Amino acid sequence: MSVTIKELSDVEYVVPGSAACAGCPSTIALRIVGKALGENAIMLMTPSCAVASIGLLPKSCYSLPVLNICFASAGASAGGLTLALDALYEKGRFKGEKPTVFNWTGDGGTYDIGLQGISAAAERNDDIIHFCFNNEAYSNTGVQRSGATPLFASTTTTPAGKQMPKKNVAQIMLEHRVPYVATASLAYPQDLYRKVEKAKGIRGFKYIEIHAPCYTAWKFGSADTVEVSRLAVQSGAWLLWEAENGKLSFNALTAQIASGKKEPIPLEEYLKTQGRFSHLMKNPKKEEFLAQMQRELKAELAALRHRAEFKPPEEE
Ligand SMILES: Cc1ncc(C[n+]2csc(CCOP(=O)(O)OP(=O)(O)O)c2C)c(N)n1
Ligand SMILES: [Mg+2]
Repeated sequence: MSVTIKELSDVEYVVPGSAACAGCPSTIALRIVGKALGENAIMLMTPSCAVASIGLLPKSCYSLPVLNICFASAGASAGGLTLALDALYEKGRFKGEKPTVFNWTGDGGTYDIGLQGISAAAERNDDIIHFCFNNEAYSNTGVQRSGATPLFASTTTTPAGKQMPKKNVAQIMLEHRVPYVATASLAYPQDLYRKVEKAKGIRGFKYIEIHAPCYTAWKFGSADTVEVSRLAVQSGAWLLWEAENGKLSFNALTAQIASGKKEPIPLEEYLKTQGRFSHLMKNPKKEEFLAQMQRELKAELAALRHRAEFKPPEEE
């Protein structure tokens, strides 16, 4: 049974003093993640909005132990920390429940600069949760494009729109044969909470990617973060799924879209909320571009549907 919003813990792990923009999706997501993980957790952060907004020393807006690490080392640092804790337990120098070791990393840190180390940690099956808050750009350094920036989105390094489609790191993680991979959305907080709680109870490498519409980078109103997140799922631009030991299933509204029970809303309804796509809306070839984007999304859903039919051998 899923937890209701009313039942969520009152304890906050993002506390006053944050310098994040009002309506920052990373901060909203981290509040929910903190409630699901509880206080027995250690957070590692690579350079990102979450680090830039941490506050001035000696204060911190996060009431968890935090390690600021360099970009490329998310996999190695979290992997080393969790192994060090295991060694302390083995020697009897640590008692009680092992803290959850987790990375809180942007798409730049996950898709691009940190991918090699994260892939290595996944392959070693290090006992960590890697969270990617995916705002589809390098937001805190001035909105440069990342590997997660979708086709045709305008950024400061792709002012006329990115010409390549995004890669899909959640699917790449799935093929590392790790025990748990999931995607999540701010508009579905109970689904996110459930996934984090589940990951906490699994030993080994867990990957959770949270769609994080950033109003400064994507150019929409600061009050609309959750609404834009919802439109992404409703239009099929963001898919909610999870895979436990390789077995993939769709979640929440995406389950209905994937099974054909519900039609996604037109992609344009989602795109037109964001200034980063305004050049498309004015373009005489708009319909052609929209069709190309739609094909990309259909291909992603088709690949995942196909993957959902795969049954790990022991279940045959
Ligand atoms: C090795 C290295 N290269 C570049 C930088 C500069 N830098 C700091 S944060 C950042 C972008 C991070 O993007 P992302 O991980 O998506 O986080 P966001 O800013 O979107 O929250 C960059 C390029 C750095 N700190 N270290
Ligand atoms: Mg980013």
